[in-house]
Amino acid sequence: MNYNFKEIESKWHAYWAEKGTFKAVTGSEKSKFYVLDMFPYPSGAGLHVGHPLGYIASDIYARYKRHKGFNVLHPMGYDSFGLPAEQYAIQTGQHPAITTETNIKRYREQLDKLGFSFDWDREVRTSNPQYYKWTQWIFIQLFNSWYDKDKDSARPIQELIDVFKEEGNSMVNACSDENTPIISAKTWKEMSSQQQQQLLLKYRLTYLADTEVNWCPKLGTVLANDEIINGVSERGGFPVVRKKMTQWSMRITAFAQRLLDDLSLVDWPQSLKDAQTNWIGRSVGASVTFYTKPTAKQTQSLPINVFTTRPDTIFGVSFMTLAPEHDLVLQLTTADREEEVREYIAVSAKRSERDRMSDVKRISGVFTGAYAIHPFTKECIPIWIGDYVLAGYGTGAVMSVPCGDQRDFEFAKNFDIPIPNIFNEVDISEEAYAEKGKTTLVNSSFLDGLAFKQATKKVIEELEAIEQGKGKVNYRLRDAVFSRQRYWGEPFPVYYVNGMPNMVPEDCLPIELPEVEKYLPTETGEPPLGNATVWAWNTSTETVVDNKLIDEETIFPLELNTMPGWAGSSQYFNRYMDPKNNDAIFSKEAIAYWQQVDLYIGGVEHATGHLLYSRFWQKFLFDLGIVPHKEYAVKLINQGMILGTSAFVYREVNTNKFLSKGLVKDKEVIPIHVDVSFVNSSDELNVEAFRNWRPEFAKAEIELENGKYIVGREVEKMSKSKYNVVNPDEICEEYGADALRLYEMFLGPIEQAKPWNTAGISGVYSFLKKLWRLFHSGSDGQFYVSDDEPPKEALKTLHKTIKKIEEDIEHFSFNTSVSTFMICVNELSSLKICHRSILEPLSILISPYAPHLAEELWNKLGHQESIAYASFPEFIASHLVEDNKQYPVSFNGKMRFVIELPLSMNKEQIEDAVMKHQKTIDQLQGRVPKRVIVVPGKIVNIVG
Ligand code: ANZ
Repeated sequence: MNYNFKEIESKWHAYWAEKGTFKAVTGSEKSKFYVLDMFPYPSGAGLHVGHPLGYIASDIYARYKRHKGFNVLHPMGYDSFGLPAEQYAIQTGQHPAITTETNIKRYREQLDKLGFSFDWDREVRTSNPQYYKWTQWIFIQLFNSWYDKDKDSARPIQELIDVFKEEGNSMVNACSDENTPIISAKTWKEMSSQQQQQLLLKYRLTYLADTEVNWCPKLGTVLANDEIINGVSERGGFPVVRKKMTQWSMRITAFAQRLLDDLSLVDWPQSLKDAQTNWIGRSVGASVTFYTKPTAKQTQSLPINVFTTRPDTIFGVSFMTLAPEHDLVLQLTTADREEEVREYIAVSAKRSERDRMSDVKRISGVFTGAYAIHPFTKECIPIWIGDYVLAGYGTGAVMSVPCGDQRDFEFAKNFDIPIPNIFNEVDISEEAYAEKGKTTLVNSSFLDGLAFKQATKKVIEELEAIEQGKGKVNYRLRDAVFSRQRYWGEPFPVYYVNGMPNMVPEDCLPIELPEVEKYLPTETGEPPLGNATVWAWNTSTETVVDNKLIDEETIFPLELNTMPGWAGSSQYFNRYMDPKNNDAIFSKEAIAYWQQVDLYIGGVEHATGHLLYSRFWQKFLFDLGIVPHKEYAVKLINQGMILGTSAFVYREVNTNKFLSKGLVKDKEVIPIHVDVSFVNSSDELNVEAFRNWRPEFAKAEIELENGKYIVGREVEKMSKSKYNVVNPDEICEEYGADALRLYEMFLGPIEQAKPWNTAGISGVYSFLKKLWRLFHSGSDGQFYVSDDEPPKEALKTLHKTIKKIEEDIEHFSFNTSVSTFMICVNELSSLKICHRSILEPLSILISPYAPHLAEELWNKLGHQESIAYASFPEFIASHLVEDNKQYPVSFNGKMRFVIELPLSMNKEQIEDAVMKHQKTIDQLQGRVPKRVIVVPGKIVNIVG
């Protein structure tokens, strides 16, 4: 009987689906284990072989844990809101819901083929109203919360309102906007409700504020920092400009320190922890207030706050620099400077932050005409603007110390600003600066002779004494902009009364995405939801009604922005625990049982996006007492990328002539990607397929070498745009899903990037056939097992394998498992093993890797139930103990051969056996040795 993987695989897919084999039971008596994959965005292109890599690894682990007796939760779903479906909708008018549905269907078919043990009953889709109801619900909870720094926890906003009524806000230690005014209880009571709401927005964990955002005109939306790569949008590569807009923001900065500290609670790759640590970017220093010198235009002195990591250098300040976007710039600028300043602001708005930061040598700026007064020397220092100062970091203003900071130094040099030296060294190069910790200060008044640490402390004390500064910890992390000007995202449960946001009552959720005629922004520049005609909130009927009914009394406009891509993915891992619950985000029982994710597998590209935002939401839910853990994923593994082997043809410049690789030599050619499906494993191009591919190639002149066109090869990221994708469906068709699963693991360590080479799959395929034959040793290849006692060697092979496979899976070393299986099957084949007591455990061992084949063999072995819950074979060490020893036999110290003898023999018996051995007789050629040295269990040496 042949290994008919097609029949076997489809048979078991149907069985698993029908029996609900992988259903996870909440509250089961067994211990739980939660294995999670990062859920995919269902794109139109479908899966390529790189996508399932992580899913195969997590599936192996999930299946292994079931064999180990755990109740495993292994869910899957779709991150189904997003840009591509919307862009397709803009082009074709097709509703994104329809495109999304089609794509999901295709994904599901592809995933099903691979035999994953997902509990599909728990599927979530972020674009499903029953799901985003809870995304909206969390948003409302954030709106109704503030951050208490004393308790280091999010708290209900009502508490804050109560405090304001009693004593105003001066004693409140909260994370709030920089510009929050101090008010008394009396003022609070005198404020209109709108003013009160305005003040509360400065404390809420999600708030509406005018923020400097990354605006991508081509995409018509705001982007988060992690959605911008090298100054252009990650999707589409379009330019991004800085712009001020009223946007929802998430006060993630309130959680910055906990996001750093709690990294110690999780077993995540160090590189990923480092990426988050750098992204959060903690800096310790001081905030210092400088006051401006009144001018004819600005008769009042204005406070300018700066953040500095080097308060010790305050006597080296010779100018100040504000970000061009800084709020005070136009107020300060003197009339004669205004034109130049405005021009500079306009130019720098077009530059990306990255450009501004990296351009150290070409630092630019303009003088505002205004001066600030040094807090200690009372000297006047010129105030400049320069775009090396970023508006969103610190306070958007710096005290410039040209002898300390490289950029300040370049700036001063550029504009002939004095460079006073305050260090007791003349050298103010960057290297010397790095050494400054050791340097003492001079020309620095009360700091003279002090080194870095004492000086820092002293300056902060002195600043506090004159109320012009204090110690401060600053984070590079910014509050996260949460509004997107898109259609295909979660609508906000928000309506506006006199411009102030109000939350829709929780029991009215979900607020469903309205229908629109066009998915583009409106003609007046409003987001796509501005096209909706039924998009107003009736507060008396608590329903969404026609916009025409808006009367600003009971019926109000709804929010037009939608939530960003990361909203839905920040809560899905918890929702899987109880995905159908309509009354709560999840039941108390579900969260009490499942607790948190035990193993999370996904891509490292989410390090500073999803993996940071989701940790933030988890901490927030923890503060509300809804989840029991501060971190949601105990262990995380980043799977490496599978690389594609691209193929190139070479067009000679200015011709339509294509040269085979060997003919290129010194000729000037342009390499062009060709679809890898036109190339065989010998790198030979199917010329006809190439000609038919595109009209411009149909009439191309093609120069062959030895009658063949040989392509060039290069290993690159696997991507549709490089025509190097390999479709898993084709592999499944030709070799089966089990072969694909094994091969993906065999490629190399899970965390590493590795190139795909389809040719290599035949090795694992032959292995599977060999494994199959082990069970089919009957006449005509019939299934046959013997119930006899197996030979000792077979038990040794089996237990060696059990030990290794268990260790490998526990250490996520899946590639080494595959070679272990190969060795095992080779050994068993040469021993002609057909014993049930060997083959039965072997099928369980391989079942996490090749589940279809394992189920089939298990069934043939006479089991009625799925193999999925069979106990993992137990390793028995005694089977590995050797009975024999390979004795090296030496003559006068030179090893000549080895003899295998039982370890139970004593000295005399060994000597006797060795001396009688034909090889010894040959070696001695009649000589009588002087001495025979025998060390039992080690060696034999014959002397003389
Ligand atoms: C005076 C000074 C003297 C500084 C000196 C450095 C060296 P990190 O470590 O990244 O937090 N800075 C502050 N806000 C800025 C902004 N919005 N844009 C650009 N630069 C800004 O860096 C903090 C330091 O970067 C601050 O300390 C400030 O310059 C500058 F010898 O103040 B320093």
